Amino acid sequence: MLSVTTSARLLLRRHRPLPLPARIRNASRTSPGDISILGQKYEIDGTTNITQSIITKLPLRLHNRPAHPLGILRSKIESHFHDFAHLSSVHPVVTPAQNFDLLGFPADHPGRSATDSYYVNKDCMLRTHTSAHEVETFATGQPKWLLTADVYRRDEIDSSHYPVFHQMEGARVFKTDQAAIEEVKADNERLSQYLDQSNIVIEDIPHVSPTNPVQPTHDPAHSELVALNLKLSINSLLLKLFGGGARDAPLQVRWIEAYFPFTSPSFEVEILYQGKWLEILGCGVIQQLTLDNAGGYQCHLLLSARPHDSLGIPDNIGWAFGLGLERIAMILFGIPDIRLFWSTDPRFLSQFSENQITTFKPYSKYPACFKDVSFWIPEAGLHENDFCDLVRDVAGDLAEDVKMVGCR
Ligand code: FA5
Ligand code: MG
Repeated sequence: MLSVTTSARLLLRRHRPLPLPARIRNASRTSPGDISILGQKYEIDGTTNITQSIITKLPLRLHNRPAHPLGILRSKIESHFHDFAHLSSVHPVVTPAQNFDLLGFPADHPGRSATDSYYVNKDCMLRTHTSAHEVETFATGQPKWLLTADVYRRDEIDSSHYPVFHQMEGARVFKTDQAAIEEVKADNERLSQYLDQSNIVIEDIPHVSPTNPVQPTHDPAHSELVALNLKLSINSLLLKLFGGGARDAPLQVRWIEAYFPFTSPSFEVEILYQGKWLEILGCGVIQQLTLDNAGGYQCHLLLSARPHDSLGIPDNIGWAFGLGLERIAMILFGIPDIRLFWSTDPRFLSQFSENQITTFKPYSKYPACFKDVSFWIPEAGLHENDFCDLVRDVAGDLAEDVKMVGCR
């Protein structure tokens, strides 16, 4: 018997969009005015623009699967920052206050618009970045933490954009007394020595500048030390993830000035990959407003969470970063298309194992479709290649694999 794997093509037709609430199919509607998200009911209103295909992604939590590239990468970064608190099961529905206001986003910021974000209703939305959890996490009093989660943005469709992707937020805050500042200096010294011995080329920029300023409430010397600690911590992570590269092809990292409403100074980090600079994270010195809000939040809401021995959040200074897990995993595992992360195809999933970085082996992007063909063989015999020519004549390049699976 010969088995022929052919390719199937799905044609997508453009049609007019449905009225907004009608897009949410019955599966998620508990009553005409409600939707259910992760087992919780939410009222819908004129703001609702979350779609059924997004709702089906919410329970998947790819970053929590130990043998999925995103889970493997999460563990690897967590093991680098081993003495940080590791959080990865935070609910994706947040308030616009958490996602924007508490972080100092201006009222007219484009990220707030319904064309850019998914709203459950006027009071709730899907987080568009892991920074949405900064205030509540600082409010628990943790001085060093990593938080990994799925984030949602209405975006274009191509091989490097998907409306759901994963970010890891990392943050560290320091007290500002002399002893604590000496500790930052010692940490900077240790990390600098480690990086000096490694094969990594870093294009740096000043820690602060007139266009990337120190915050008015910060001592400029402290801000510089914290920005340096951020840069050294990130550069060490990148070295751990990508290695130093060969002597003649070192890892190349570039720091550039950026703007985020919730950090100043702010930076983006790019790495050179296949001849192009690829942005992998945003970061900076945390705006004092965030820490002040965490102080308020602590008093207001989280008394039961027992803050660490009075971190005194408003008097601290710290850094935060938010990195895109898919962007890094695409490089590390050689995964060419962001959509592959969502594949349930065993040809994708079986390629990865816990704690191991392996290079992705491409396979047909079409699902396998088996055709078993049985026929009588002529007395003189039939060479497999004769049959292959026959298949080629009929199916052309759509037939990707022809195998003899039995002969009687
Ligand atoms: C942010 O989301 C900020 N919250 C990052 C931050 C955190 C800044 C803490 C300062 C302090 P940005 O939108 O640039 O920033 O996204 C951060 C990273 O997420 C990007 O560098 C990129 O790696 C990844 N990313 C952004 N958009 C996409 C997308 N559509 N698909 C895949 N990855 C993306
Ligand atoms: Mg960016």
